[in-house]
Amino acid sequence: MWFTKCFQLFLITNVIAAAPCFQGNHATAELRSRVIGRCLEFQANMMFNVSCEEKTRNCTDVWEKFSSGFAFKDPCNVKNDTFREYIMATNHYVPKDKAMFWGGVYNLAHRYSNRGQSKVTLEDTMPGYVADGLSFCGDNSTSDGIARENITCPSTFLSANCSSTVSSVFWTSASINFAKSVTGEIFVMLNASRNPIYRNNSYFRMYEVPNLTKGTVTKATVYIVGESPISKGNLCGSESILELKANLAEKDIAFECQENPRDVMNILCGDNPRADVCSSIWKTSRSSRSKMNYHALLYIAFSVFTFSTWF
Ligand code: NFD
Repeated sequence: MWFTKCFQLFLITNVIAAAPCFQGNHATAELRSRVIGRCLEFQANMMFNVSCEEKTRNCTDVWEKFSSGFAFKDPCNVKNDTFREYIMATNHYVPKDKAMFWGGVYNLAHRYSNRGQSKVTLEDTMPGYVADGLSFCGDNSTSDGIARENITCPSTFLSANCSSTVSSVFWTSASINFAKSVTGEIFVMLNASRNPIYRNNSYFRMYEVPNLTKGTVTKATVYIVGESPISKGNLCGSESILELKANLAEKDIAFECQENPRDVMNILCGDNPRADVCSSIWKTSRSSRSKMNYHALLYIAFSVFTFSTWF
């Protein structure tokens, strides 16, 4: 039905310009096996990084709850609570003082979080891990109501004719649930090259910050990271970051901000040594290496001198 509507619209718009109905990606092949596999994988290798005393989830049940959120449903118009059962089935404790949010720095944030060992992102928790990077939606023409890889499923981006996509509802529900679960000190990694850095229509701003719990989340440490040295720019004092500080202050959450912190840069520069920001790191480590050599030489000279005065 929705595909007929979309196809009619496509025919109409195609006469004017070949515009697609929505932005999207081919549905992930073998979705059921992928979801069940990820669920098993998470429980075997990841859960203990994040949470110790969790009951084992039945991964077939997790798949049933996940897929019933969109099977046979219009991919452009799903209800806000369609993944409620899935979130309840996969939800678990998030360790205190380790949760990390991010914006525009997916790869670096996840290299840094190290599968939940260093920090815990939404994608290091079960609700996010199971679906991260998958493309899924409903299709009335298949026996199970789930789109196969020949179908394009709408992405999180919304448009007039696709205003409530399966993906956007999924990530909204998962983001809200994650924000409600975090406690103690939280971390946020944001992309320095975005303007504004704390974007108006980001999931972080729209669904995560408003759902942090006052009195439970005590402090937020924001890392602003980029490939150029940014210390002169004072991005921590930029307008949008001050807005973030004010949004957090409404919930009595203390605020700290660091530009290109050393431990994050070590990871960025390990992967991308030619980035501008890395030259200062190599310089510092070279100068500390030469200081070390100087001390070693001094020690050898002193030992030789002491030794020769004995004899
Ligand atoms: P991002 P963010 N409209 O890097 N999360 O703060 C639509 F429709 O800009 C995780 O938005 O950061 N989509 C995932 C958008 C997805 C828009 C969503 C927009 N205006 C949220 N802006 C995930 N794992 O895939 C961005 N997107 C899409 C949670 C964009 O295409 C994480 O806990 C990209 O796929 C994290 O703290 C994704 O949303 C925060 O929200 C991320 O966009 C990152 O969302």
